[in-house]
Amino acid sequence: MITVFSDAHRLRNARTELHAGLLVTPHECPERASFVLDRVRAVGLGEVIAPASYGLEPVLRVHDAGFVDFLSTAAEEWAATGSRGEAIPDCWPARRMTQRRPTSIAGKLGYYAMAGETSITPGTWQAARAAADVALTAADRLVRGDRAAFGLCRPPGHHAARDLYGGYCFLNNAAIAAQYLRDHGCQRVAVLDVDFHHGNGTQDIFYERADVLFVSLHGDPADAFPYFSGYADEAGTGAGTGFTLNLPLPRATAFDRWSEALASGLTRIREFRADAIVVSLGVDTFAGDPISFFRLQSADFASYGRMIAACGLPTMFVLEGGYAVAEVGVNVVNVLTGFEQP
Ligand code: 7XA
Ligand code: ZN
Repeated sequence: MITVFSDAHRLRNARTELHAGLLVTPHECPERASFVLDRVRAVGLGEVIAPASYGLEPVLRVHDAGFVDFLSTAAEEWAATGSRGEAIPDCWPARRMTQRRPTSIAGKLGYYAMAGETSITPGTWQAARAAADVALTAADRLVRGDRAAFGLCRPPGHHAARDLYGGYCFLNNAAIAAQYLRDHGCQRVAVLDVDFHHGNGTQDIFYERADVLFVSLHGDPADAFPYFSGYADEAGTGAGTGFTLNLPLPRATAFDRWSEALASGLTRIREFRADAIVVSLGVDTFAGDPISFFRLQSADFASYGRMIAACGLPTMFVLEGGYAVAEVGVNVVNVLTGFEQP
């Protein structure tokens, strides 16, 4: 399987994340991608290629134009205010408040943020655009007939909704890829989200649609970020009713229970008769992950790679979360090698 990778991910190198009441060094750091790339090379997974440039058109197929414009200028606008720290929101359009978009950058941060931990920094926009190009290049490999491809995306994307960023995400790489597959010959695309956290952004983007099935296994939102999305009774709306499947799981879930949930998600994908699968591949389900509460072991990642391969569908993977930094490479690549050797 080829890996698509861009060094431009390094431009996303924030100094601060709001975590546990402190501004800490971000969990979502450049070293994550280095560990994954090193492991891809160490096991000889396949060729590593640079992404092509797709411009903003495929991004604007799933994201709001005002939001994209905001992301592209936010760091610059923030710097112009003379603020000393990185750009983080501190005021939101909460219940019963107006939903009008403010003109000041501090107001716009709150308007477009779904959470407050993620700072916007110089270079963030360039890195997010490169990550979208990585996902699009991987999608193009499927369009051209490859059975599988890996988009080593950073920053991740699955919390980014049509017009919201947060949870370390800016552009939704998986959704951009899924839409690209729809626009290039696939009638039905399934997004399988195996990250520990619910992919609220991907759900939001496809919630009213029957042509993109969204299946997610994640920490119960009553107890886990993003808290306000991912309950089992969120199943789609309008034409999309029945085309979102949420499988929330409790604290200390280990592979026996997790893999049963995956099996039911894969059954739904088979019933849907998907032409291709986009896997939002987060490995923060690992027992040693510092911000999550599942109990998967490294060998389990290879096991579930085999389960996904058994669907027999063209499949692309995009990197999402996973913060036990040294193990992230092993766990991600275990999924990919498991997929390659069913
Ligand atoms: O999949 N999403 C992530 O891994 C990011 C989760 C961010 C959690 C921040 C909680 N304060
Ligand atoms: Zn996650």
